[in-house]
Amino acid sequence: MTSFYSLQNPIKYEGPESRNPLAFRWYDPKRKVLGKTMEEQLRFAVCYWHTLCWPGLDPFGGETFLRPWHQPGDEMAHARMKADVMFETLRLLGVKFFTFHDLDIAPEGRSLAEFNRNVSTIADILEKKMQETGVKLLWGTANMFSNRRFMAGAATNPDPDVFAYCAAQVKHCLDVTKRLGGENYVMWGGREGYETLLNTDIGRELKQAGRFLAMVVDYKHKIGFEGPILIEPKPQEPTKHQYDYDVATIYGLLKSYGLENDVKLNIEQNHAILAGHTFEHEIALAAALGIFGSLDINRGDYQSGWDTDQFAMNVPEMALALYEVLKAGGFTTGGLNFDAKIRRQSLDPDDLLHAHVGSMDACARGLLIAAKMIEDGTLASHVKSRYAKWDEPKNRAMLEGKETLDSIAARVLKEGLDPKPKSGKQEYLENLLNSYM
Ligand code: XLS
Ligand code: NI
Ligand code: NI
Repeated sequence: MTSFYSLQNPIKYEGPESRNPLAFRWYDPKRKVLGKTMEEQLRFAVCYWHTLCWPGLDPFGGETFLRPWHQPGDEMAHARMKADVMFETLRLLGVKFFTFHDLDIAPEGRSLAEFNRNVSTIADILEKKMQETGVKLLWGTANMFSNRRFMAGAATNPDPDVFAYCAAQVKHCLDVTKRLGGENYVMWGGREGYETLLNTDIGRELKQAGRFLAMVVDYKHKIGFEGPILIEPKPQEPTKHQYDYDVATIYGLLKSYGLENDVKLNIEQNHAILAGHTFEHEIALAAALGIFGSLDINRGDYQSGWDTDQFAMNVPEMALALYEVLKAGGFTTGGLNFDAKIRRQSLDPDDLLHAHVGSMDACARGLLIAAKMIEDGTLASHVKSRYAKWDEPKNRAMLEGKETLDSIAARVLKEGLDPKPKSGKQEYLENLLNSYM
């Protein structure tokens, strides 16, 4: 136990009528939803970086939170303090997973060798805490975007020494993630993109990205890391253009490198809307392409066009996202990672608890609504009947390669085919959707 928060005892489920601001109204971990408990369906994770590492900076001002571990002092002692507070946060919230970048858990030191040692030392501490509490690691990742050496990218850097440095950093981070039983390993492109085409050879950089990813996949197999490698799409910010723009773009890259069976996606709400998509679109597309992995749950600002990473509180949006997750069969190695930060005026440690509790409740409520949508089945049966004619043998034949353009043309003319439009019933379906909310 630490004295960081005002609470001593874990936050409990008290039901929708509770007026206690630090209680769950909807998230009831042991409640069964579609055959699994809420806890098993949602697989929440607390992230290190926004929760413990971000000090409240914005482009116009410095830190506002003044956490004890951001004050001058022994950096390894600070790293241990952060680990204590992470496990205290997990205990109070009853969350069973966490996520980190290597740089979140341990100080950089003066060389990669020293950084690796620091990461390993803190990993020992995390490992012990995980054994004591049963907490698991949803995923680990390497921070290859903060240090100035990465200013022109990591694997897509014009300098091969940076590419090599990144290989060394990812190797160690993947080793540590494996040791901690991580269920996935994530690669977010960070600065894998460009600021201006005037200084960029885009074809070359894409080849570098593909080669790097292939080496990560090879190494994962070599060490027997069982979880998937996940790429996290993002269209821009910090760079003007990121190569891992969105689900469709990554699918194209994976296909061209033959990695579509080894790599899946970690989809983030804020990144989806920055790319001009809805969250549910990105999930549905990844599922349709067989590359759905996990979710970074947060909320972008629809006006500002930045990755504001607010806590997801919008219940209908969660319902639509989780409906796609449930349709895809639910999470396997993935989960809901709170890649979300409190606003910089939310100074009190307890604000972190309010944020997580509220967002866990929004997700739980979204899950209940999504489960109703599945159980009722009207939406699915509407979609099914919309495509039902494709089940007729002559129509199946067109997709199965048994017909050609000219054989189809001949049939159309012979039968005098004259397709009759049918209503898409959008408003009827939208009304139906609201009836589940
Ligand atoms: C940043 C990303 C980052 C990843 C992990 O926009 O969302 O937080 O999730 O590197
Ligand atoms: Ni993210
Ligand atoms: Ni993000």
